[in-house]
Amino acid sequence: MGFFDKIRQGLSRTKENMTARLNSTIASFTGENEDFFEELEETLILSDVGAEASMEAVDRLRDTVEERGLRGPDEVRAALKEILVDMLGKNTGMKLDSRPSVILVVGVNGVGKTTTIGKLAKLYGGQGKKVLLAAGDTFRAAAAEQLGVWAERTGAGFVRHEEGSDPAAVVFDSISAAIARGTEIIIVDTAGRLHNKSNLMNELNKISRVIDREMPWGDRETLLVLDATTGQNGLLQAEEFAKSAPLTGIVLTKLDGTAKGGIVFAIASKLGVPVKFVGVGEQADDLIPFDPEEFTEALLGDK
Ligand SMILES: Nc1nc2c(ncn2[C@@H]2O[C@H](COP(=O)(O)OP(=O)(O)O)[C@@H](O)[C@H]2O)c(=O)[nH]1
Ligand SMILES: [Mg+2]
Repeated sequence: MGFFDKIRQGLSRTKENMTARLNSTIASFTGENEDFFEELEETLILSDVGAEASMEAVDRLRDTVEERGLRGPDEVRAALKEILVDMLGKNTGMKLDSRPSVILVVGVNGVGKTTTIGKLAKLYGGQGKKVLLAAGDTFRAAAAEQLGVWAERTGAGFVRHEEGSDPAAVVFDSISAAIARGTEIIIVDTAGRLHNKSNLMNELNKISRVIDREMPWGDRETLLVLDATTGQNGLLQAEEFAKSAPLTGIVLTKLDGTAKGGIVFAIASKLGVPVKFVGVGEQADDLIPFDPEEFTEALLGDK
């Protein structure tokens, strides 16, 4: 299945709701009419685009309709698509050129960090890269075991310590092992919950400092994983996690499980951090590099 079909399938619940509503609103467009813009804004808000981003999109559309003298639904759909793509910003991609380089994966419990790491291991392993998974979630033994299964499945290297040990030490050992073995990409799993929030942030900050200290020359991506089904909550999580280490990208998981794919627009326009991947299922192949244009096309494509 191509990426485009895959994202369409992953978005099927969103399409049944958000797309269906958007298209019926758009079909009612007959020229400048305040009711139309109000209905559109409501539809966007209902789809989790968020109040602020929805208002921004509709204000811009109102201006465009006026400036260009747009008339029919097709013209207005094309204009809306352009605005939405622009709001998503650019996906700058992953910069992982040093050997090794590091992907640090953070986020609250249950959002899909470990699964995403398995998918990334498959992706980069499939490109012929040597990958090592670092079990930085030492809070529960089961977390390291789950990561170990992914390492086995994808042929990645694996470094773990015992339950309750210092995750920064796991990362230190992973870096040494990667350098010794000529590994290209280290992917670090982390805990999403400790006894309290400031412990967690201190722990992530310590991991971050170890990477900086041991590999000052290295490329590093810090990805925040957010669960699309939890809606606007993700925005608050992002603010918290950004305090522990500068974020370079967002992975939005479980898009297949929500009828409100509009959350992507809220995240991209509010956080100023690019969405780099989206998760559309539990299998190793269910991770898609995010393409703003393709995503919006999949969302608005069918009338
Ligand atoms: N439907 C769906 N489920 C997902 C996706 N990503 C992760 N999951 C599931 O979410 C649950 C929690 O994932 P896990 O990786 O353990 O989360 P973690 O606590 O952040 O490491 C698991 O049951 C995963 O299979 C996704 O993109 N779609
Ligand atoms: Mg986990």
